Amino acid sequence: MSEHTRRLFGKTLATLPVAAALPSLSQAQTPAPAPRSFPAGFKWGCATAAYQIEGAANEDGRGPSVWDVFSHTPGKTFHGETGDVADDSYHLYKEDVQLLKNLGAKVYRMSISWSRVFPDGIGKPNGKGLDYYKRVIDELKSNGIDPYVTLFHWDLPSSLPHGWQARDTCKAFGDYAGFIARELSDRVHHFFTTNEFVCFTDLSYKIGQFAPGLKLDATQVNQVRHHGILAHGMGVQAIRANARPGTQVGLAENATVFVPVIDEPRHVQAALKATRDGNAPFLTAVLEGKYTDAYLQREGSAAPKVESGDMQIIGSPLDFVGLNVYTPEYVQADNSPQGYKVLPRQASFPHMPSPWLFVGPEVIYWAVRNVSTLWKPKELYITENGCSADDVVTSEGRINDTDRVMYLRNHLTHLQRAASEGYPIKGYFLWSLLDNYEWADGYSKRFGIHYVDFKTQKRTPKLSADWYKATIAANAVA
Ligand code: PNW
Repeated sequence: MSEHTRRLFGKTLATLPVAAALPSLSQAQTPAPAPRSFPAGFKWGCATAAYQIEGAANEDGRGPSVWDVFSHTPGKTFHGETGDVADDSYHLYKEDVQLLKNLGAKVYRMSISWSRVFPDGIGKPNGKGLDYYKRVIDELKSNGIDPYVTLFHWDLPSSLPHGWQARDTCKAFGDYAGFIARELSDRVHHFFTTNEFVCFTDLSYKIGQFAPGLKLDATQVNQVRHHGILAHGMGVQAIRANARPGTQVGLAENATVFVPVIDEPRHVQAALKATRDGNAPFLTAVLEGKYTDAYLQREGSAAPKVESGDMQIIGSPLDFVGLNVYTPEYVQADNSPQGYKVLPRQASFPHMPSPWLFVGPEVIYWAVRNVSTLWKPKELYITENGCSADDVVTSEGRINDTDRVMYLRNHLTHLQRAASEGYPIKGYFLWSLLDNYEWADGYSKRFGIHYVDFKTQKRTPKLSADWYKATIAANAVA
C-alpha cells in the first residue's frame, strides 16, 4: 500500500467511532461453521527417524551407517553438520514421549537404526541396541501411544559391501526385518519396510546429494532402484514369516503426486496416467508386481536386471500404504502420445525455506485419491506431512510459527475432504515431532512442532504444537 493510502486509511480508521462502524458482536447473525471432522478413531501422531533424532552415534555398540560416513566427509552437508548428537533422543526419549502424550497423540512413527541392532549389517545382533528400542517402545505403550516402526529410513550399515548396488543388501535387509519382527512383534503391530525409495536410490546414487553421495549411470541407478524395491518385498515376506499373527505390514513412500490443473474428467485422467508413469520404478512396481511397459521401453538397455521371482516378491500384498506428502506436480491433458503434460512451476510458485518444498495443499487430497483409484489399497496412512519454517524465538520464549500452522491447516483441510469422500485413510503422522537433523541441510532447516535448542537440548512447544493438540482433541481441523 502506498504511503498516501496508508496515511489516508490510518487516519480514517483512527477517527471513526468503533461502535458506529461495527454491529455489536452479540447482534451479529453468522451461520454455524461446519466442523471439518475426521472419522471416529482416526489416528493422530507424529513421525521421526533414528539418525535424525537419536544421536549417541558411537554408544552401546552401534556400528556406522552410510550417513555417519557421508556427514563426516568434508563438503557433503551444511557446515559439515552430522547426526552424532542430533536431539540426543537416545537419552532423552522419555521426554520426547511426554511431548507426544501432551499433544494427545495416539500413534508415533519412529525408525530403527539397522546398525544399532546389527553393527555390521549382518551377523551377530547387538543386544544393547535392541534393548534401547524395547525401552522406547515400552515407554510409548505405557503412555497409551502405539508405535509404528520403520525398519529402514536411509541409515544403511556402512559395512555392507557396495550398499544398495549389491543384491546381497536386499537379503541382508530381509534377515534384519525378520529378526526385528521376531523380537518386537509382541509389542509392535505395524511395520513399514522402507522410507522413500527415490531418496535412498536416486538422491543417493544418481544425484549424490544424500549418502553415499554417488553419481552413477542410468544402468547402475536402475539396478539400485530395483534392489530398493526388492529389499522392500523381501522385508514384507520376512516380517510375515516371523511376526506374530495379526502384524500389519506396509511401506512409507513419497510417491510423486500429480494434481490435475482443472478438476475435469480429462485432466483427472491425465493425473492418473501420470501417477502410474511417474512412479513406475517404485510404487507402481510394488503395487502392480511388475514394471510398466512404458518404463521398460523408456529405459531400454539401461532397464534393471530382474531375476525370476523378483517381481512376485516386490509385489507382495500389503496391509496398508503409507504416503509421505509434501509437494505437488501439476498436470494437464494434451494431445501428445502420452496424453498429458507436466507443467513447469512458475518462478513465483510459493515454497517454504527448503527450496524443494513447494506449497500446494491440495496435493494431499490427490495423493489419496490417485493412489486409491489406481491401486485400491486396503488402508492408507499419511506417514509424513509438514514443513520447514524460519522459526524465531520471541523475547517471551514463544515460537509463533503461523506459516507452519497455515501449511498444516490447509493440508489437513484437504485430507479431511478425502476422508469425507470415503477413501480408506486411517491416520496422519506429522513430520516432525521436533526439530532434528535435516540430512544434507544439517540443522539449518527446522521441521518440528517442538523447537529444539541444539546447545541445551531444551524442547519448547511451538504455536503449531498448540494448534495440533487442539486438532487432535477435536478430531477436526482447528
Ligand atoms: C523426507 N526432496 O525427506 C524424509 O522422509 C524425512 O526424513 C525428511 O526429514 C523430511 O522428508 C523433510 O525433508 C525428503 O528433496 C527429503 O524432494 C528431500 C525431499 C523429499 C523428502
